[in-house]
Amino acid sequence: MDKSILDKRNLAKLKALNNPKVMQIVEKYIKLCKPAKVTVLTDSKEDIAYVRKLALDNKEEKKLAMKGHTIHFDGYYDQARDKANTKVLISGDVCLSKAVNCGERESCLKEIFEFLDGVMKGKEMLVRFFCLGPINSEFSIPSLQITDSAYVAHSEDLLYRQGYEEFKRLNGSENFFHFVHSAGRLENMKTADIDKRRIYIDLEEDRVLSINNQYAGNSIGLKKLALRLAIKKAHQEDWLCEHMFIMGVHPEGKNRVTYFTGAFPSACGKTATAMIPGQTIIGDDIAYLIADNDGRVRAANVEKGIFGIIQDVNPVDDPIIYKTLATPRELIVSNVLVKDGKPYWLGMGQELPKEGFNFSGEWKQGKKDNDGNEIPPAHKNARYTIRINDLDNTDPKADDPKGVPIGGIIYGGRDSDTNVPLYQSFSWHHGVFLGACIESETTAATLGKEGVRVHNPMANIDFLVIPLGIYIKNHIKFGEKVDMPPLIFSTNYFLKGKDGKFLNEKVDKKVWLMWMEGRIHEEFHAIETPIGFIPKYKDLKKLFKQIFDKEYTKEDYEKQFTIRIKNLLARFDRIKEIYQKEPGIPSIFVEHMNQQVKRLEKAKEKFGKENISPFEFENQ
Ligand code: OXD
Ligand code: MN
Repeated sequence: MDKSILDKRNLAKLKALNNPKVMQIVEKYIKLCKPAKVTVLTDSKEDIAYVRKLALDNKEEKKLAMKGHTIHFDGYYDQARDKANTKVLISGDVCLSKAVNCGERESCLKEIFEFLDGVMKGKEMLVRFFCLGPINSEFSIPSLQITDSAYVAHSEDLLYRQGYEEFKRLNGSENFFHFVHSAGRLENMKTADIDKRRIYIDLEEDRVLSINNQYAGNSIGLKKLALRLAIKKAHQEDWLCEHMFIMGVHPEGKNRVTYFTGAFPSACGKTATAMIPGQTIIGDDIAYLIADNDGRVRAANVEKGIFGIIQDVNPVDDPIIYKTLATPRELIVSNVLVKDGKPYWLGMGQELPKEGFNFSGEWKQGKKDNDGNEIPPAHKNARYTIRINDLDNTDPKADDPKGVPIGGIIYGGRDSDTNVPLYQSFSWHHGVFLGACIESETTAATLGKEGVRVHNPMANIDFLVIPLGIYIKNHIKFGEKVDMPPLIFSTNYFLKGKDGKFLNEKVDKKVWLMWMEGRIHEEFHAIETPIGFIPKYKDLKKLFKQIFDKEYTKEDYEKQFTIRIKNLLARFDRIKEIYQKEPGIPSIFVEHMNQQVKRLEKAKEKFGKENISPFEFENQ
């Protein structure tokens, strides 16, 4: 190895790990990417500070006026996850599943290795070590990140636990993930060759190769790229890897905490749920779930930070996050508007300047892009990157190596006209069925058109690397092997009335949460409907009064909790069609689908109408 590229000091840091596979990987990508210099980083304060400074020195980040805050911009066409160019590499012609975007391994590797050849010429390669899950725990997955982006490496400092020591604990084992990333050729510090953006998931080598991108959902190995590798590992080892938050729920006046996880498609209220006032947060995005020896489900946060959507974070709707973003600390904001060193974003509760600097460069109100579209002041998918323990509501068990016991699982979606705001499944199996039927309208978190209804089982479809049928089967089996499976609930915060207005206030989710928590402790009865158990009016009325001192009317309840048979049947028709084309769907799932449709048809016949009031079910 050329000593002017990898000097003695950096080589010594690698050698100290005593891990031949780490050595091999680093050597391989030095040879291929041809960086001018390689810097190996440990968990030391100096090394972490080095990365932070490098991101400023090389202009991937810029200081904002507030101490510790920096701004990063991704390219204009690199503002969200690129699903089309993210592929799972498969040898031969085995089609995993309709749900998984696959690429033929050999040709994809050939292509990406060509792109990677010499891509770091003149640049610095950073070699970093992190740990997915709490350190030194049964959840830990050591992960190696190689990147030429100091922004990526800096973001990972805020988002993941340090892992250099974890790699030493590996004792030379090959059991770790690795990620190679290059932002590619840069123009004004932005990826120039967007048409060559590729993210290839190579399950055979537990690695992901990602090139020509900067947006964190595409570039940061430990986030959505590791989620894919971990889904395969979970499948092989009988645990679950989910696109879920973890939170502690603290009902007032009761001396207890009940932990929940929740899966929601991107930008559908997942972080907002985990941040409900008065509760505690463990994680907002990715969770590992295991069945423990006491017959319970335990979950741990894979991350230790939040890469959150900044739009609509304001002192009223998100006071805790807002406070964190408005006070001095180390954090990164991306793709917002900057004027005089101050960041501005949509929905921040303040008027935005009419000019400044944003993801399109110098910006003035009315500026149009090459397609003639008016450029908003800040991108809808603009983000903030913070440490979770910089929030006032961090749960004391956030880093517990044992994780936390889970009492409830919530599946959410964005649905304007079908699902009631809240219901509980009849059983674990029925709950898995509900999760597998999530349908949601697309948002700005992925490239492409917004507002299109798509099927998104367990909100994890974008990240599946195993056939959908097997993924569902794993969920079914997982609940069967624990004595106390969590109760499963479904929520929809986005139901609209005939006038097109939302039927619920944003804050109402706190009431739903307290009802779910109470159900786990058998404090509320519920009404049986064809789709599951829904809350009784009297219980919600009491909760609305207690929590918000608000009179919850029968009319509001009835509008929100009416069972819309026609829309539900249409929805299950759509989903059934998708599953009919999927190989290997477990028969128990098919049975649930058939029973679900039958229950809806029976109710339609019995009540002789398509929209049935919750009171009619209560009085039957
Ligand atoms: C995210 C996403 O950023 O799901 O969490 O897109
Ligand atoms: Mn996510």
